[in-house]
Amino acid sequence: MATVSSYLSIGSNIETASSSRFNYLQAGIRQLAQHEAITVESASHVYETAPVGYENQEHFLNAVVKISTTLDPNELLRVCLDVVEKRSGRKRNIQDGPRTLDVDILTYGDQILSSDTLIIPHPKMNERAFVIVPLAEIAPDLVKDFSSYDFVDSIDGVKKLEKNFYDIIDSYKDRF
Ligand code: PH2
Ligand code: MG
Ligand code: MG
Repeated sequence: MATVSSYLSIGSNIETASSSRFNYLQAGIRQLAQHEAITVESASHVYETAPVGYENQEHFLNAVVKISTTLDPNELLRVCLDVVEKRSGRKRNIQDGPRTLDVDILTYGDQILSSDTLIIPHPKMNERAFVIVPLAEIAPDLVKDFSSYDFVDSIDGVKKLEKNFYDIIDSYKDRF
């Protein structure tokens, strides 16, 4: 089966007694890396970002992850939802509201597709600095000059932190 590169956006803005936002992102990446049909190729640094959409909530930590996978887009969506909803115990109530972990598919190869459950490329990615700024770090070829985007959030509200996932990615890279 063909192997396809895909970029995912991950985010968290809830701390719980048992886990920080960063721990939720790490756990999400680890679960992706453990999947037999997914290799995590790289990830951006972690960015602290102002909330978009529903604004009465805590700041997010966001990052972008590059994977390669033999899953088709709908299978990949299923895995992203499973990672999010089963393992992080997330409950959905407010649209765009607080979440312990969110994993969204940005791109899947260069495919364009649209169904009731999945639209690729992600329809809002180009209006979100919290997606485009970390994406630019690991996929500069995919991103235009920041000034050519019409972001709903401010690019100044997207702050790069000295936190990354390199140790997790490296530990899964040579497992075969
Ligand atoms: N996710 C949303 C809505 N708003 N804002 C930021 N900064 N980061 C997110 O990941 C985010 C958001 C819906 O999933
Ligand atoms: Mg989302
Ligand atoms: Mg989502």
